[in-house]
Amino acid sequence: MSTPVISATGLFTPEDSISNAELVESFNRHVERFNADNAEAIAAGTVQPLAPSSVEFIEKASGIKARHVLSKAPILDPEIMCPRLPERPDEELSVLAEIAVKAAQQALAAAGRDAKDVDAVLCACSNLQRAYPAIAIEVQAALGIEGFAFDMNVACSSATFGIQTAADFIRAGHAKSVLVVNPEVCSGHLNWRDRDSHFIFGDVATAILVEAQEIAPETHWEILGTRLLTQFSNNIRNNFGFLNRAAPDGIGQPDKLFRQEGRKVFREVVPMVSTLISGHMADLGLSADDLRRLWLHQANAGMNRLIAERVLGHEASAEESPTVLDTYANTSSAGSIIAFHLNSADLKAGEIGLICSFGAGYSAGSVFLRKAG
Ligand code: CO8
Repeated sequence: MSTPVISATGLFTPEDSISNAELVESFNRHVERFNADNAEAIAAGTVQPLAPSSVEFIEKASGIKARHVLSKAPILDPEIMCPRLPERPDEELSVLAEIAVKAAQQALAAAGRDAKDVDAVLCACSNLQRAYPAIAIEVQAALGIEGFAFDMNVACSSATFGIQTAADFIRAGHAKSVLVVNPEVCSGHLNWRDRDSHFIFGDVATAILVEAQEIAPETHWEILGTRLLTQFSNNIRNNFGFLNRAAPDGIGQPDKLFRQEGRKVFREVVPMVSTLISGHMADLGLSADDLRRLWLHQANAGMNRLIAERVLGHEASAEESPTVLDTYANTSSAGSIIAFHLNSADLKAGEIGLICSFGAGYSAGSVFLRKAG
């Protein structure tokens, strides 16, 4: 049986970024206009006035300072407040496939892997832009990969679920090289008019090349173990689907966009994830002292602080549990992979770290890695 490893990762970051100050300025213009337009109804008590957002709240509550997006100007335009990505003809690469391909090309180049030697592509992300054909198959075709491809969605945990799926293909002998891509256009399913959540998400794409150890480049990450967990909850939900339709700009049907009970998520997910990690770590015969780094899902700085403290038994330093929330915000499934991609080169051979994701479902996945090479 082959041992699965991560051979390389890739990251595509959109050029444009929105700072909290820019975001709040635009949101508050929307609030002022709404309150002015509805002044009479607000005075009569039939309409609730909107409350302004604040940079201080966002940074304190989440640790987020900015987010990259694919379509900046329309998001900041109080008349629009959502991305405007023109629909493309069927013959053109779709936007989700395009950003996935960019991240994938980086991962393939880093591993020195020719696309024709990849056996499968998994597109593991929160929101797919269409029903079919699978985005993964479009990515496969664009890269010239033979074999098979499919899409999978476990919200923010999609990447770790994708890694386990790829690792299982390798263990079972169905594939030797599997490309997992996580394109996240979160801006398209975020309600930019919702004060409670308008600051949370950003756009990005990551790629992970999972391979059999015998074909991997000399420097790679041995997958020591993977574990997945799900538990149904309505506290993070998006009802958009093929049996219903959002208005063209998503306005008026907020349940067809991302919504959450953030406080409940925080309270319920922290113990679920720390218990998952600690149990998995013990079953692998590892202790907290063996862990050099945690690459946690990037949803909220406070949540990561608590989870890391429960797992390590002490407050984690920025080096032990790096954050990318400040510049990328929450990028759903891609967050822990960005943290890994940007903060793993300094580990020495033999050192151990953990990729862990968690999110809607609820869902959580842990992947323990040991550097080789
Ligand atoms: N500006 C100023 N004040 C605000 C704002 C704002 N923008 N928003 C809320 N407030 C106020 C509230 O009105 C409230 O006031 P009061 O105390 O008077 O009632 C006060 O601030 C506190 O509000 P909250 O209780 O909501 O604030 P929290 O401290 O709980 O922080 C968070 C809110 C940041 C959302 C926090 O609860 C959190 O991060 N929770 C965890 C969230 C999480 O991890 N979610 C997982 C989502 S990822 C996922 O799986 C989804 C995948 C799909 C991707 C979707 C892409 C779009």
